[in-house]
Amino acid sequence: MATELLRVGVIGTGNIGADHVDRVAHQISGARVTALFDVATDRAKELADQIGAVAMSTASNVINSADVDAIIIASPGEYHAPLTLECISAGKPVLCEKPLAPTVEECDAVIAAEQASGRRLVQVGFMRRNDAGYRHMKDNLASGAIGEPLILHCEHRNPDVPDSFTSEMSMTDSVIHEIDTARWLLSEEIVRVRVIAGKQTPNAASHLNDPQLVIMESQSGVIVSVEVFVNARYGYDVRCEIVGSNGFTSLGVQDLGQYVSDTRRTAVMPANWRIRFGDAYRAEIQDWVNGITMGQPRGANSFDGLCATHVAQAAVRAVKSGATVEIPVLEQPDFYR
Ligand code: NAD
Ligand code: ISE
Repeated sequence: MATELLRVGVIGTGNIGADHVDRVAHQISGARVTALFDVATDRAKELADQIGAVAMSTASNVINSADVDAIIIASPGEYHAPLTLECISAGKPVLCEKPLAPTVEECDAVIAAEQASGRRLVQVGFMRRNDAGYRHMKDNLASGAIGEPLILHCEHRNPDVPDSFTSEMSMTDSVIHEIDTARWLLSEEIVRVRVIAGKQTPNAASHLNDPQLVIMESQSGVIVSVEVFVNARYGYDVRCEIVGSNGFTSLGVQDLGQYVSDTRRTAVMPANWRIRFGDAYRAEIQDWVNGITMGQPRGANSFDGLCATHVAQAAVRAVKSGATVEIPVLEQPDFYR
């Protein structure tokens, strides 16, 4: 007997939403896309026609459709919390792209609603947890081979950003990934953050500090440094290294192979996050589907989403003040243990 496929609705079909539609429709098993919504209705309709789904006239219609079992939210961040709350009210699992919400208050509201529902329904799109390189680092640390973690170095370079991108968005849009990764790798919270803007690239808009160096500290005193450089031009480059008391574990420039021409050999690296983390996004969506099928989602949860926003907002204050900002540790509800 054929197994029932999980019927997925997708809200927001821009860059990553359209990619997630393609992943569910063509790249993973156990699910299919049945409904889409985007305020850009033509785009949603075109995508829906390509995969045999229905383009609906509101997000609520997708969430409450009898043909939708689970929802992916890939609209801009400001809509994440209201849409996630609606999914919880409908009792349906939801994969919400990062951030869970731009404010701590909205994240708190999601956590309260999810706990009241009595079921874990929310997963947040921190896909680096599904990246093979980061998983190796976590395994290497857990094995004890490198000893006690002392320093976590991170680099996050984007080729470019739109003019509307601000110094604060480097924290809430980009560094939020390192915040989650650091919490996940180290299994402890970030308690302090400072942001330094030194010599600036001539390639950034005049209102944007770029690059910036974010220096955080974990509960046990591990220093977490993040260079965020969103106009690096040459490609998309995310690297990470944990320096331990007996060694290090790292992930370097992603190697996409090489080409040889005219006596020169050229190594190829990713042009953007879509290429760099393609496998991780696929693994994330597959794991989300598998988790739901087996009972509940098991990736980054609402509490992880809250903690990431909590630290990112502290980093925003650090950008504005230039001072070190202390970050109170939030108590993890038993529901998320
Ligand atoms: P985008 O602008 O390309 O797409 C957003 C889409 O949402 C657009 O098609 C827009 O028309 C639609 N939209 C706007 N308001 C809406 C609403 N109220 N309801 C439904 N749809 C609406 O943006 P993007 O780059 O795809 O980013 C979307 C989200 O995904 C953001 O939260 C972003 O942070 C996140 N993101 C995550 C990653 C990652 O690595 N996990 C990468 C890129 C983007
Ligand atoms: C983008 O929104 C993402 O989430 C990417 O993963 C990140 O690398 C990039 O800096 C963000 O702008």
